[in-house]
Amino acid sequence: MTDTQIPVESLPAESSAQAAAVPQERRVVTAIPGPKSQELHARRTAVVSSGVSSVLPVYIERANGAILVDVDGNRFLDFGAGIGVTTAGHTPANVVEAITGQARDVLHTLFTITPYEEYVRVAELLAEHTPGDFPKKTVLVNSGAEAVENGVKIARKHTGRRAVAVLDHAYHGRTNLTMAMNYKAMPYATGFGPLAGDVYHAPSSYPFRDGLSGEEAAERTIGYLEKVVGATDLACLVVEPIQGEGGFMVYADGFLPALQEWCTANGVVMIADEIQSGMARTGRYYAAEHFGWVPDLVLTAKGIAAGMPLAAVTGRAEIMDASQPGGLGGTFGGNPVACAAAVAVFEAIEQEDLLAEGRRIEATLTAGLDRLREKYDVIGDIRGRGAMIAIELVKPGTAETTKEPNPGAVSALVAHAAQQGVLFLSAGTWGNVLRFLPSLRMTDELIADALGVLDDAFATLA
Ligand code: PLZ
Repeated sequence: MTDTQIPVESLPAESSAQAAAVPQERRVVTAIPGPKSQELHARRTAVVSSGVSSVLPVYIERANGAILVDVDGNRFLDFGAGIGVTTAGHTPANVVEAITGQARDVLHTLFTITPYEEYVRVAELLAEHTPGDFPKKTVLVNSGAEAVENGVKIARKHTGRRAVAVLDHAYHGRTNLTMAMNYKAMPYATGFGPLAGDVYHAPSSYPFRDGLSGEEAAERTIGYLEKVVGATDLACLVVEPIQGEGGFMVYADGFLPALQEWCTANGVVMIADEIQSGMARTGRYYAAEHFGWVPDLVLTAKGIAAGMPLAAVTGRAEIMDASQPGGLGGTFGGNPVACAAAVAVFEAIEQEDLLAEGRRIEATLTAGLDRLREKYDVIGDIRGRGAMIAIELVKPGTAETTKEPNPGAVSALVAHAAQQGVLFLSAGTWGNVLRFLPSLRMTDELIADALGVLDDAFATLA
């Protein structure tokens, strides 16, 4: 225990890790949503913008480990983890302690006025754990989209070039620049223009649908970049090592290293958007490691601080130092409490071997999903790594032929599971992907329980 942490016994009961513990099991005691959630939803509808939607309007009162507890006392198996944020579990005891202790010491100074150690420590940890063995530097910001924005700014300043390239099916955020970088206009960009210019959407690799090898897909992507953008105008290529919102796309083997090689040869900064796939999500610290990819810059957010808002751009020191002093920053970026939480998340990953938990979840989930695929021919593809696994659903009888997307089946499965106390999320360009994005605290027993619910849901579809 460091001197910034307070012993659990001295905390009020409500904030002690002990009191926060929640039985790790599913329990449905009301209709979903229950009466209290419905009441809250009516209040929300009156005052919260309808531009902010919710997948499942059950209002959460408590969360711990792999479980969400709503205001009506229902307990959900959480296969969304706040879209990959609570990777180290909901309210992990050591993180809650670090947050509480830091809150008592100092809440805010603004690092660009008077700095503090926690920010520096997070930068050291990121330098150590991001891919690549070279000097690295970091800037901390508040959100994933802000990390993308800063990665692009830094790449432009470093290269003196203007253009930004992304891949088809990508998702990068909701700010002005990032909404231009997303593949889907609806709901992210429609009506919100004018969009930022100089953003190019290059063809990607989608093994289930395009059948291309990594080499062929990379050749197609590079061909597009050379013809449509021109290498000498291209500042950066921003790529998710496993696409998140796009449907947990795992590119064909060799695709990512081939793109990095081309970028390096042409002075283009290649940026890994690891916002969803990073921080122990896939059984490695960063998903790029699975594919032999060493990016120039790496973007981290979501899982880094167990729910506290924190994001980072980390990468080659000579690129990260391109900005003039004062060019990077922001009022809340690298807030001390968020940084203390991040340090504790790194500790939890190391001390509790959470990377191994990711590999365990992959093995259990994919084995169970393979069994379901034998029963249900709408499961066209199973893909992903670690605790980032998805199934792509197609219309019955089309898995070997047209692979016609089946978004209706995904919505029906998600709705059925929610009624049974299992929270699943959809994804994919056509909304036809069901994704499993649990915390690393999701046990094999709970996975088996959820797959049983999913099996019943598939049976009701048929
Ligand atoms: N890059 C790869 O996954 C956020 C978005 C959920 P922010 N993904 C979840 C939603 O509907 O808002 C994300 C991502 C990748 C960037 C982002 C953006 O991160 O922290 O939401 O800004």
